[in-house]
Amino acid sequence: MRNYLIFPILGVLLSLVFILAGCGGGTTGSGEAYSGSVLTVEYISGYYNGEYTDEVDAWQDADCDGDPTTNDPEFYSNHDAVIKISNRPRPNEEDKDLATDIVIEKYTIEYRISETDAPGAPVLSSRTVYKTIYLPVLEEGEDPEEHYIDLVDLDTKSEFRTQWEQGSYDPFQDLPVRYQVFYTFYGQNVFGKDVTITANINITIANYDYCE
Ligand SMILES: [Ca+2]
Ligand SMILES: [Ca+2]
Repeated sequence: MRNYLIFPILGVLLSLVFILAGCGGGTTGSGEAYSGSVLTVEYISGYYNGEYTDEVDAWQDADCDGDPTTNDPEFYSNHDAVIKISNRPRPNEEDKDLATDIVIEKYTIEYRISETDAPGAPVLSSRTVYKTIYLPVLEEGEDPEEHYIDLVDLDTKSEFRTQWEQGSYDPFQDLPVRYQVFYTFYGQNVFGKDVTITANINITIANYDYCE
């Protein structure tokens, strides 16, 4: 008898919670899940060569000290981003128990040329990255973990450089080029309900000096 009562009530509660929230977004990068959770992008920054930076180097100097007898190429690698996404119960007391852990399964990256830049800037391909990111429900006062994600990988740097060098202008004259990078993360909560969250970050791409 008890089972017959519990299941319909649980079903109604879950339906309400899933309908409550839509996926959010915005300039600071926040969003919500279709769940009892509130997902917030609390921090995002570019990360390269041990430093937090949004300046993306797309040209590697093969010989930093100018002496061909010594082998000292400039540091050159994928440019990552560090992101912190919190998963917290909705502030409403009645909903608190319904927040569940969320697993992100993939994210998309889209590069939009800043409107203030001259036309002719390289058009960079959007892509999808498959990566598992666990977002456990946080206790009050608990900080979310840092996760490393792609920002501008080597293929995208190459795409930028190739287009720039094929252009009819001095390769370094109008650098840096500004882009807004838009992320959409796709995952599920423990009930198998799809969730999405968006974030964005402003970057510049140029020939930056990592020779030291
Ligand atoms: Ca050298
Ligand atoms: Ca460089």
